[in-house]
This record gives sequence, structure tokens and C-alpha cells, in this order.
Amino acid sequence: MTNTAQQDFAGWMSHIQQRTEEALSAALPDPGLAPERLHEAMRYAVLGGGKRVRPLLVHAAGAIGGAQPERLDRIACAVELIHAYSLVHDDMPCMDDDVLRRGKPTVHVEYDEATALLVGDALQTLAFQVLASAPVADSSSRQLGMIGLLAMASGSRGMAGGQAIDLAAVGKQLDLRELEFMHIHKTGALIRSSVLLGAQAGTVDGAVLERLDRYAKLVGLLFQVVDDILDAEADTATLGKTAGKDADNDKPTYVSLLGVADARRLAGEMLDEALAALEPLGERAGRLRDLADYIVHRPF
Ligand code: GRG
Repeated sequence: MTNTAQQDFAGWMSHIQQRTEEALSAALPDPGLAPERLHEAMRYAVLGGGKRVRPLLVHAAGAIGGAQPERLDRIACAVELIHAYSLVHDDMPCMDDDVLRRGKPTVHVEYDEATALLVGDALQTLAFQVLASAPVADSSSRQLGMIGLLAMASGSRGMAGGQAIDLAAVGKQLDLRELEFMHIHKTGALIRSSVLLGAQAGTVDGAVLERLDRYAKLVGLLFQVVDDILDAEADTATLGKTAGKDADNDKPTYVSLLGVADARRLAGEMLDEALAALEPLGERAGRLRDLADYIVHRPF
């Protein structure tokens, strides 16, 4: 990327991050509203942190079919609320048991475990409220399908199922195929749905949607390969979460299976494939290209 292109992408990113922050803040209940402690903790979990990769993907994919930005804000909010809920629950002592997230104490540390559990529950249901309470598509039947898509991506056949496989895999030997199956669900499903939901908010034909789906599947997995490399290589201050957690927890990762050099090579190959999937879409897919590149080269 040239310097000008880089600046343009950085400007676009910060614009989307800003409008996502505003949309999230408006969607979250006011902290003065009862029960105040729960509402305060929900805002603590969601606002003022995170790269907002999923909202960025929603907007980039939405632009391809000319979707209205207000619709994309709602979708971006919904996927980010699901993501935030997953992080809150994942950090709890019954799961990953972590004390640091996005550079600050995790929700159960800052508040308490029962509150963290309820924060996750309430964020998840709020996501569907946001997606169901105003138009995000050209027809109500399309919108219903989109609500179903997010439910599928988040549930036992998607993210929650992937988390179950992850918990069962601690201390076990997985092969590359099994590791991929886990991550397609745990991390990939929500990332994939971000792209598909963004695209469906506008007008795209089946062939374009198929290309986007291929891109989204690859990027979902790519995100995890890079997450494993970062977990092994970056420090806690940079990541804003405890580094080296996977090795400490005896978890199978791309790095433990392949080593850092081959995990990097795999990430490079997946990036090339993701970019190839976008080839027929031309200039319209520029932001999605930039995002795939960002996902590979992100610092945390
Ligand atoms: C508890 C149902 C349930 C699911 C949890 C996604 C997940 C499943 C747990 C998160 C654990 C983890 C670190 C997964 C690796 C990939 C990942 C989702 C990293 C965090 O996402 P980022 O980097 O975080 O987008 P930010 O903070 O930038 O939003």
C-alpha cells in the first residue's frame, strides 16, 4: 500500500470505529437506569476498546451492495455486542480465567462473577433486539433470515459450539484439521457472519455473495492464525490481554502445531487466497482487501 492509500484506510477505519462507538453507546442502556450496576458493567465491557474488526468488515462488505450506512451501524452493533459478550464469558474463571482484557481488568474482576455472567447474557439479547427493532434489509423476510444467520453463527453450531470444542481440547493433541474445525466455529463463524450480514443489507447477487463468503471464511480463520502468532510473540502490554495464555493453558494452537515460521507462511497463503476470492469484484472490494491485510499485520 502506498502512504496515501495507507492514510486513506486509516482515516476510514477511525471513521467507522467512531460511528460504531456512538451506535453502541446509543444502543446500550443508560447507566442511570435500574439495575444501574448491570448497565454500568455492560457499558464497561463494550465501550472504549477493541479494534472493532467485525464492524469494519460489516461496513466494508455493505459498501459493495450500496447498503445504507445506518443499517450497517445496526448490524455492526449487533455483531460487536455478540463479540463483547463472548469475551466477557470467555474471561470468566469457569472458562479461560483471565484478569486483563483490552488493557483493563476483566468484567468479573472489576465487578463480580454473577455480574459478568449477566452482562454476557444481556449483551447477547441486546444484539438481537438491535437487529430486530429497525430495518436492516430491503424486505422483512431478508431481515428475518439475517437474524437467523447471526443466531446460527453465535450458537452451538457456531461460536458457542467452537468454544465447547476449545474447552474440551485443553491438554489434548489435535491435528490441523481438528484445530481448523474448532476455529471455523469459535472465531470464524462471527467474522463470516459480519461480512455476509453487511452484504445482505444492500443489493448483491448470488455470485458476489459466494465470493464474499469464500473471502469471509478465509479471513475468519486467518484472524485466528494471526491471533495464535500474536499470543506466542507479542507482550501483554501490546496485546492488552495476558500474552502466552495458550501455551500456559496447554492449548493446541497453529503455533504449537506448526511453529511460528510455518504459521506465518500459512497466514500468507490464506491472505493470498482471500484476495483472490475478491478479484472479480474489482475496486468495490478495496476496503475488504485492506482489511484482510490489516488482519494479518495488526499489532494486537
Ligand atoms: C464464551 C460462547 C463463548 C465464546 C467465546 C471468541 C471466543 C469464544 C473467545 C475469545 C477468546 C479468544 C482470545 C479467541 C481468539 C480470537 C479472538 C476472538 C480474539 C479477540 O478478538 P479481537 O482481537 O478483540 O477482535 P478486540 O478486543 O479487538 O475486540
